[in-house]
Amino acid sequence: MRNADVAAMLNRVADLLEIRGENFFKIRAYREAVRQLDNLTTEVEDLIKDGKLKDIPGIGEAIEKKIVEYVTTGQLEFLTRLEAEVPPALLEITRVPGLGPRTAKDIYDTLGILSLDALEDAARTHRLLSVRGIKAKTEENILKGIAMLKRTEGRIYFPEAWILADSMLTTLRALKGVARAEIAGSARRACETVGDLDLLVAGDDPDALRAEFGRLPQVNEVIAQDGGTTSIRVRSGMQVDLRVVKPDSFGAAWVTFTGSEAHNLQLRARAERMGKAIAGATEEEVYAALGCAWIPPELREGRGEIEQAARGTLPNLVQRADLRGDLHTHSNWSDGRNEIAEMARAAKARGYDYIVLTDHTQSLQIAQGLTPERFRARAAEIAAVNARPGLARVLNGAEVDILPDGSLDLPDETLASLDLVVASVHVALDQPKDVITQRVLTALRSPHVDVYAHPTSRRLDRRGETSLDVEAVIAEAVTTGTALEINNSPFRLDLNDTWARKAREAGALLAIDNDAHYPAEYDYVRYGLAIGRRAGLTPDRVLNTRDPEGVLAFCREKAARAVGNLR
Ligand code: DGT
Ligand code: CA
Ligand code: CA
Ligand code: ZN
Repeated sequence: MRNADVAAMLNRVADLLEIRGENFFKIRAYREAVRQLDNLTTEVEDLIKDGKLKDIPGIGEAIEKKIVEYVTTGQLEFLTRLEAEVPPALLEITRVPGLGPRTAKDIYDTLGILSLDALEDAARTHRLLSVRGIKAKTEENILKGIAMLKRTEGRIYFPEAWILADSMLTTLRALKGVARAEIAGSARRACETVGDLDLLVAGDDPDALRAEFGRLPQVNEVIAQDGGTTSIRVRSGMQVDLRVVKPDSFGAAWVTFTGSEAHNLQLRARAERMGKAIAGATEEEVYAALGCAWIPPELREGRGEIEQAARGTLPNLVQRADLRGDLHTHSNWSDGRNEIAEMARAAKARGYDYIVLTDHTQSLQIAQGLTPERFRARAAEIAAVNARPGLARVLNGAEVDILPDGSLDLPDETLASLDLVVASVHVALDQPKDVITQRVLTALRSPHVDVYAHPTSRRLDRRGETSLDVEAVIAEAVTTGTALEINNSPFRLDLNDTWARKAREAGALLAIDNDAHYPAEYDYVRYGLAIGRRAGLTPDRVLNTRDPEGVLAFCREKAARAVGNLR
């Protein structure tokens, strides 16, 4: 047992005594013992063996006895009794950062408040001010603490989990004795949101590695050490579960720890029917032993993927290498940061053959937008860039605004001069459902609109989806031959995996676009790609897997069909 665990136990005893209004000196004695433990350079367990624990200043006989009981039995009867006596709900409000047990007790005594919701309500209506010692500033801090608690205890969108995983896996892989470290759980499956991050490590000496986890630079606190899993909390509040196994069972552990639970249950049932075990050093071996092809993690949701893997009919999901271009990019002709040539060079460096330059149009109020004249000037620069060797080819496009009445903010003549047009809603986002839906349907019927971008207009950090009837839009996209965009930006991800799957099932074509405003934003591609894979998209269902000629042919076909539909 670590000193920190003993300190946590003593702190909890002190908290509970405080809530009960026990003697001040008694409580202070526990707090003082915690301080002494924090400064200790030796292990408490060793001190107990040598009979030297009571030599430590601040640790009297009563506390010494409790420490010995806790270290030797893993439990403390006194603590168990205290916990049974204190209203457990009171402990709930002490979870608010900055709200100590003494204040919690005062709040309870004055207002009878036990729950976080009641506490928040009392703070908002300033009833907390009637509690002894609580001032306006305290009330403000309590509200902030509640907001933080809600944020850190909620789920996060998978890109944030991936960024944390990148950092932790880099640290883990650099540790001595780590043969392998990989992402698992819902984050590996690219679920839209992630409850906690799961990481799996392989090494010959799991115990030695476990001891290292608490010292990783990302760790704020170790929450639990339970069998093979160490749960830690990082500074952002996210929980990370770390599991270590020996290399020869890595494959089986990776399958199990990746989930989903439904997938695991079905896989186990299959193994039992076949009289086999879920075992293997690699995932491929695990699945092969059960007569299955390896299943991409994005499909492991227990939706029939195991039967498909057994029959050999899993979809051939779109991969990064299939994406040949980006259909939605910006330059410093509108609100992008870089010159066209820089965007084209960076695209080439990332393996794209082409980009469609889709600078904004004039009516966009948040950015410098192009007039028809400036589109003509930009076309000359595009031609010059395309004459240079070694760059991705630049197609001449625009991101047009769908105005509140469904019309587009460029004249037909300019629209007709462009290779590809993406259209999106940027203003009047709060229109009623039928109005905004008709507005978008009208735009999709235009012969010039090739890709409907930002389909739900959501901003993950700011606002939810508009009231748009997405299913009606999907149906119209199929009828008119318009592509729908999965926006790869981790702040947007307009179509989640559920919408993208509905679009695929309806027969729509999708675009996996970065909406890059500077080169580093091309790297957002992994997020949109993961959504597309979860939706079951194969390369033929993604417009930007085509070469430039294929994309231009798609645009011509769209125009011809729209004109036909109008007739
Ligand atoms: P989350 O964290 O809520 O976003 O979702 P997951 O899927 O990451 O769930 P988590 O972190 O509780 O566990 C990671 C994986 O471990 C999970 O996908 C499957 C496996 N697992 C955990 N608990 C159980 C269980 O009780 N039964 C089975 N069959 N598998 C489990
Ligand atoms: Ca998890
Ligand atoms: Ca977990
Ligand atoms: Zn854009």
